[in-house]
Amino acid sequence: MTHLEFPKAFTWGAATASYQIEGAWKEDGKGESIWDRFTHQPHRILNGDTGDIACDHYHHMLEDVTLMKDLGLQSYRFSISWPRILPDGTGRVEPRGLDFYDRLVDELLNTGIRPNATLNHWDFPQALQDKGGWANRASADWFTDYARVVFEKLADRIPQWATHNEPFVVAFSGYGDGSFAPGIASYHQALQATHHLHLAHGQTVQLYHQFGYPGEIGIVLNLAPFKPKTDDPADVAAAIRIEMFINQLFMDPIFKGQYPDELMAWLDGMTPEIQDGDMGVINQPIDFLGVNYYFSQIASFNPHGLFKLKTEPKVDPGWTITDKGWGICPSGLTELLTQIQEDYTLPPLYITENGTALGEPVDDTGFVNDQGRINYLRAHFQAAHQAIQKGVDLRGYYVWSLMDNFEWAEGYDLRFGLINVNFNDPERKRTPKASFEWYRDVIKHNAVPA
Ligand code: IFM
Repeated sequence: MTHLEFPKAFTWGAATASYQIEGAWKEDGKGESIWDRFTHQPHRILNGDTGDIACDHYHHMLEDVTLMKDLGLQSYRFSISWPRILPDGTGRVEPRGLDFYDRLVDELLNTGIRPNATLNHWDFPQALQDKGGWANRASADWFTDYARVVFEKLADRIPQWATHNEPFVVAFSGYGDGSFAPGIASYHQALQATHHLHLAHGQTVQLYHQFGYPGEIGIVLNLAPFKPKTDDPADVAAAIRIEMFINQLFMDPIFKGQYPDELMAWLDGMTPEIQDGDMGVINQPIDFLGVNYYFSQIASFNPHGLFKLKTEPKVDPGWTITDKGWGICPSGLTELLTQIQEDYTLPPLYITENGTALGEPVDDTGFVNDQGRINYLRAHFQAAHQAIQKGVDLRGYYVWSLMDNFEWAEGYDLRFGLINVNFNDPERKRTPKASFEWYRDVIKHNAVPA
């Protein structure tokens, strides 16, 4: 069998996020997060699931790092829970919260796994939500102060940092349609939150660089290619609008120091309040861009809704739609990476998340023979390889996710893990799936079967 080899220094990783795996929601002085509050409200989450225990990673951290070692993982991407560090969001620091991450980082380093930390993967402190959350301009300073506390403790040993994970989702699922915490449905607030997330990012990058910490800092965005359904100008315009909304609303301020004019005109009356100097703060040089890629979409004109369009999944020939409703489209990954490299002056890129949830029967021993996930990952790794061949400066790939976990509004129904977790078992037994073994081989050989 022929293999596609990746560049020598290519990094193979896997990713998780604090609320999705840690559990221990009230332990060791942790404060309440917006997801703690949201999941305890009726009818917010499928089956009434919560992240109270999740994978109980807080108590299984050593076992989980051993599994990572067994997988041969080169880097582990995790996130830090803000209210575990600052229970009230600002002010008083909880040393037991910091110690948890301190132990995790040391354990990873002792095992030869490079830590990659994200400061905001959505579990925002409820105490600050009570003051308006990301819709309040003060959130940019709250976040920078939190980042300072974390950097002081951990920046000497964590070589790669991301400010936010998918700020689009924070703003538009959290404040726009309200399907995610904090459950606010106001596009005006969502756009205000977008601007403050940007500002928080820029200020934190400035701080990190000013202090001369030894590593790199960047941001993780969910990006996707969008194609018009037909060449009717109304469909073409619809595809441009959705692309501006999901991709350019986040890429342009960071890499060009401006919001997309056409989008702002479309959103007239809802646009955020921007103060003098803000765009310069946001347009900081960053050391890498993390791309989370899951799907491509087809857009067409539709007379209803804010953006007057509808989307449908784009599925590559021979592929299907996942349990999440996302079309499997590996070619979209190559297309996206080459497109953004053409449209912007970018730092090195990482795929910071990619993976899938497919219905997977679990046998009596907890084993899952997830050939579907193997096929999915193989095709996406091949697509990434193709992008590198086309000149994209892609430095690494993090599979979502290391283990099955709390999939937000879908609770525990959707399983993205390389490791099966039995959520009915108080011990949360972990069992590596077939894809775990397969990925181990890819990492070992730094190559994927062609
Ligand atoms: O589980 C999420 C993750 O938290 C953010 N990116 C998408 C994943 C799958 O939906």
